Amino acid sequence: MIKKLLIANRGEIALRIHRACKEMGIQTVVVHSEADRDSMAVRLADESVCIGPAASANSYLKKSAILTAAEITGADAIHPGYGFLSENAQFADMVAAHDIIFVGPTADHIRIMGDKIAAKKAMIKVGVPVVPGSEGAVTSIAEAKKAAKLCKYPVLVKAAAGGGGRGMRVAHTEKDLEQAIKAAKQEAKAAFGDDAVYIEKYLEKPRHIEIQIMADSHGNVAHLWERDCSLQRRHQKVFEEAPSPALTQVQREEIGATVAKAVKKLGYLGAGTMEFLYEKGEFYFIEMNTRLQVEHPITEMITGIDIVRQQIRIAKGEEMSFTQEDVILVGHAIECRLNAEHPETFIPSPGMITDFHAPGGPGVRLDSAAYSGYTIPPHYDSLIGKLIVHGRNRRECVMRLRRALNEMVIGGIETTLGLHQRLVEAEDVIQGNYDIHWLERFLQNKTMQT
Ligand code: MV4
Repeated sequence: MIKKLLIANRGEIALRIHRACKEMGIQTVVVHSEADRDSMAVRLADESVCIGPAASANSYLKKSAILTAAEITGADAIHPGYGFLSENAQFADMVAAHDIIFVGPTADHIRIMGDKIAAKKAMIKVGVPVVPGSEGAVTSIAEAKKAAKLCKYPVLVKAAAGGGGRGMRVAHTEKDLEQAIKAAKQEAKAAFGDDAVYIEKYLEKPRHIEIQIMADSHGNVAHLWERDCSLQRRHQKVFEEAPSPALTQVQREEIGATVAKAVKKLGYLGAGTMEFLYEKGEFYFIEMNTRLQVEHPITEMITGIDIVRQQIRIAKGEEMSFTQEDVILVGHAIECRLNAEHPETFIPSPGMITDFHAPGGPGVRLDSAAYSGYTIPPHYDSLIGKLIVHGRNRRECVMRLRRALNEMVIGGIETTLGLHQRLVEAEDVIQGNYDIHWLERFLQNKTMQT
């Protein structure tokens, strides 16, 4: 039973989790920093507990403070949202040790997927296609050269503890390899305290396509189709859509079935995302995320499934309320991330939102905790909210997105709204014709694409 759930997060996702709880008759407790006293989640939650000063390290990342807040409020579950402690295996262990339900997979699954080499080995074992490369970490230059020769240059040296693109180096020829390994190891050591690296064939123009899955403790597993998240800047997703304009229905059924079967073999529990690079008709696993993702709403829009609600059902030990057969792909959805950043320089622009008007009408959803008069604190990431639009098909979705972007008003600060307005006029975006490098090229040479 979950009577009261503690939300260990902030911003729009804290509000998203609160909304699911209220619709399920669950009481909410939100923890917050001193900088978030005026947040919408604090205002709406049944209870709130201040757990520390603005800096994340002293609040949203403070495991003991969050557990104490759960104890004193009598919360029987904790939802970590995304970021912060959502993929921290030690925290998941601590929550369980306090007899509190962690809304997420087991600590062991989090741990495996946090180690990119272990994750890749696990995927090979359960029949998921991976990028050709070294068998695990490379421990000598000779071994690295052998692996690189086998998968052919160019190759990518990647950190085992990596993520967000840190600790990655391309080697175009054997001459570059030693230097690439040295640089990747150095960066990985500094960023993660772990300098283990492995080698993969470098895919030059892939798309980033990820599959949403859900699994319960009764042996039910389902995939919820894919999202195409290729439009990124510096490893930050900007614009996501579901389904991917690059796949046929047969292709998506095939990769979905492969992923669902693999997830069942892994004994995974809850919501998860398998990330792939997709190039020339082939899928290559790169990472698995063991959390709710920022872009989960586009999957909700095309399937009609409330992913957060299902996460909570699964955490309670109940069955998911649907089976694979019920996951019917309807129409098309796009999400635009609205950030408090300059639309061209991407310099953060915290401060007071003086005017705020949400678009509405058919097929429009705005997931945001902002309001007119709200001040965006400078201490956290700059996401103001997400505009999500659904249409019966991709063309309707794009047209609807244009009109929704034109209705939206966010005044007083710089935002990326203008970038999205330019994106939906770009011919390649209209056609769905892009790869993971498209957005950075577009930003360097704006006039070319419109
Ligand atoms: C790659 C790749 C090309 N080939 N692996 C970047 C972050 C990390 N999660 C995986 N990343 C990549 N791995 C091989 N073998 C290109 C990238 C990559 C990327 C991937 C997804 C979305 C945007 C990207 C931007 C640059 C590089």
